[in-house]
Amino acid sequence: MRAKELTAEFGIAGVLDFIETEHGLVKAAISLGGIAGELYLQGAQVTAWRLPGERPVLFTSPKAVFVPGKAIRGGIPIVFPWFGPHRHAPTAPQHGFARTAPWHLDGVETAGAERLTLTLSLGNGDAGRQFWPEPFRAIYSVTFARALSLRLTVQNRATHPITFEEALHCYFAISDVTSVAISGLAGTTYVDKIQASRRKPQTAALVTVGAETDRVYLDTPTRCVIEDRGWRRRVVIKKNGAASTVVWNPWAEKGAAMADLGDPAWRGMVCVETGNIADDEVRLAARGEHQMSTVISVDAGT
Ligand code: TA6
Repeated sequence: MRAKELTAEFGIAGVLDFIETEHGLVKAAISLGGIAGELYLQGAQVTAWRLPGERPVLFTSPKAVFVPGKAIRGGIPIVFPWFGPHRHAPTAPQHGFARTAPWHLDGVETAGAERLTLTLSLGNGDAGRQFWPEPFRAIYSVTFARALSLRLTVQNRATHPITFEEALHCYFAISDVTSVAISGLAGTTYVDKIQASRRKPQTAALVTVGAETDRVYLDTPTRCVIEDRGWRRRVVIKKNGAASTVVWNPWAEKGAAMADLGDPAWRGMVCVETGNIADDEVRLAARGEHQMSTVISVDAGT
């Protein structure tokens, strides 16, 4: 559906509008009593969520590219049905096909002046059959409010079990990557992607970033916090139905070399992702359904 048709069907004057970008992507622009949001139908990708009087919570790269079929650098890409490179198909796109596929907008709900939910879906008829021929349906609901709530439901439409990985690959805006610390991961084990995927214990109470960091934490608690000393705020991430947490920053060399990121933009982001990855991948029974959700909120730091 084009932006005009979506606005006619789902638009709410002054609250929800659909805009077509110069390259033909369609985005939803949300304005709720000072809360601002943005979501692209390609990948059902949230690219902005902002509270009144607050700095942006999500990071979208100043060099992000917004063209059909290309992943958008920032916001919350949906990783599905595999994380990272495909294990058996080297030509398959990194992080699966969901983030570059056109999702359908199925519904819009409002509750009061400060809450709006978009529900979108993707099916095996839409994308990915080449690398993952499973009959599935994914339903994604995004609630923009004083907290940002995300819920990904995957339905197995097959008469056999399926296995998949998934992640909500959240890019958080921060004062500086050297000024943040992440709590809530102590005592877990992580796969260190920088060191040949060696498994290591997270012994320190806080995770800090002082070099390229790319870690998949396994079997993590339901709550973690990004403490930003520079902006004196805490971003709280709660999750359900998701056992893994990924922490990523490319650091200077890789960050500068990324055409859609660059220097110094890499300093202003950290990814803290909610998902089911590696050992935590989902095995879903025939005709079964799996749900993963996360709620992001902001509170004043110390
Ligand atoms: O989530 C961390 C990670 O898997 C890193 O390895 C890095 O590649 C990042 O994702 C970004 O991936 P992308 O395909 O968006 O460039």
